[in-house]
Amino acid sequence: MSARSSWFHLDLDAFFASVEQKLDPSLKGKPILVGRVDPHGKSVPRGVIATASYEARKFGCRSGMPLFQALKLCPNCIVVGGHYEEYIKASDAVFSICARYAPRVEQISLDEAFLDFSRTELIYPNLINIANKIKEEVKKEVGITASIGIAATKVVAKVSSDFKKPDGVTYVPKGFEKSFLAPLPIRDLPGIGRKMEEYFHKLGVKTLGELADVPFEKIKAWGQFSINLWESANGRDNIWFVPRIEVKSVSHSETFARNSNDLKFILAMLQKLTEKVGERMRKGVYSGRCVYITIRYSDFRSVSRQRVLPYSTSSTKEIYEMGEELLKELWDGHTPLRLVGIGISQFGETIQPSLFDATRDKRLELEKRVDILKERFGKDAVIPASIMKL
Ligand code: TTP
Ligand code: MG
Repeated sequence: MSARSSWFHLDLDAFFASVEQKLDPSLKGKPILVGRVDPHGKSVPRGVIATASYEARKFGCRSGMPLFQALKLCPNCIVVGGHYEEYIKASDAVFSICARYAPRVEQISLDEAFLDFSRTELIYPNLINIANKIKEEVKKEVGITASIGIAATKVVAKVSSDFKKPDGVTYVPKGFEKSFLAPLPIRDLPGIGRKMEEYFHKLGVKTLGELADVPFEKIKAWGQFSINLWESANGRDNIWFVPRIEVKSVSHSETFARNSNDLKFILAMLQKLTEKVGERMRKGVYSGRCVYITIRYSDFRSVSRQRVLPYSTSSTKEIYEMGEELLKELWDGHTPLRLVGIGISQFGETIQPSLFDATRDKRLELEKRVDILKERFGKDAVIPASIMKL
C-alpha cells in the first residue's frame, strides 16, 4: 500500500445499543431499542429512539424513529434507557485504543472518528491488519464492535465504513475511489440529505457514478455545494469534515539543541514543557482529560500517543505523570530524538478533586501558589530539581 494519504473512518456499530448489551449480557442477541425513559424507568411512549440493535433493525427499526412506531414493527423489542456516562466511558476507551496506532485521531462524534494514517507506510505496511487489530482490541477491552473504512480520502473512508456494517473492514485502494462510489445511491454520500436527494433525482441523477459524470459546466450552474459533492463523487475531497467536538488544547514542544537518547534529559525536558502547559491551564481556569505527547525521531519521523484520564485536571504533576508513562510506551528507548511535546485536550467541567481525593486538592493549591510566585518573582523563582540542569 503506497498511498501517501490514508484515512480510516471508524464508526461503532449500533453504539448505544451495543453498550447496553454489554452492560446487561442478558440483552445480547436480542432486539433492543434505546429510548428515553421516565424517572421511574418506564419508557416514554411518544419519545424517539436513539438507536436500535442490529437484531431490531431486521424488523425495520431505525435511529430517530418514534418509539411507538418501532414497537409496532417489533412488538418483542426490549426498550432500555440511556446510560450516557457509560457511552462516554466506552467512547473514550475506544479512541484511546485508536491513538495507540494512529498518529492523529479526529473525533467527529461520540461514536465516530477519522484516523490519519498518512505517511505511515514504513511503520504500517499493511493497514488492513492494523484495522483488524484496532477492532480486536475494541472488542476485547470495551466489549463492542466497530466498522472501519480505509481510503485515500475522508469521504470515501466514511462511505466505506458503512459498506460492511456491522463489524466490517472495507479497504478502497488508491485510484479506485470513483469506481467504488459509482454504483451507490447518491444518498450514501455524506452531505446529501432528503431534500438534496429529491433535487438530484429530478435532474435524473440517481447514483454517485451519474453525479460524477455530469459535465463540470453543468455542475457549476448548480452552485458551490453541488461542486463539492461532485468533487467527492469523483473521488477528490477532504473538504467539509470539521470535528464537531470542539477540540481545545494547550500544548508545548521543543526541538533539542542536539539529538538525544538520554532518558533523564528527555524527561527533564518533558517536565519543563509540562510546567508551561500546567501554568497555562491554571491561568485559563481550564481543565482537560486527554493527555498527549509527540516525539520526533532524528529522521524526522513523528509519532503521538494520547490517553484519557479518569478525571479532568490542570495539575502539572498529574499531566506529567501521564506524559511520562506515554513517552515510555511510545519511544523505543534508544533511537535519538530531536523533539518532544506534550499537551492536554478534551476540556470540560472541573470535577471537585476533594470529592474523592484531598491530596489532589492540596497539590493543585500548591501549584497555583507557585504560579503566583513565578508571576511575581520571575519564571526561575521556583524550579523543580529535575529541570535545574537544563
Ligand atoms: P450512528 O453511528 O448514526 O448509529 P449507530 O452507531 O447506532 O448504528 P450504526 O451501526 O449504523 O453506526 O449514531 C451513533 C449513536 O448516536 C447511536 O448509537 C445513538 C446516537 N444517536 C442519537 O441519539 N440520535 C440519532 O438520531 C442518531 C442517528 C444517533
Ligand atoms: Mg455508529
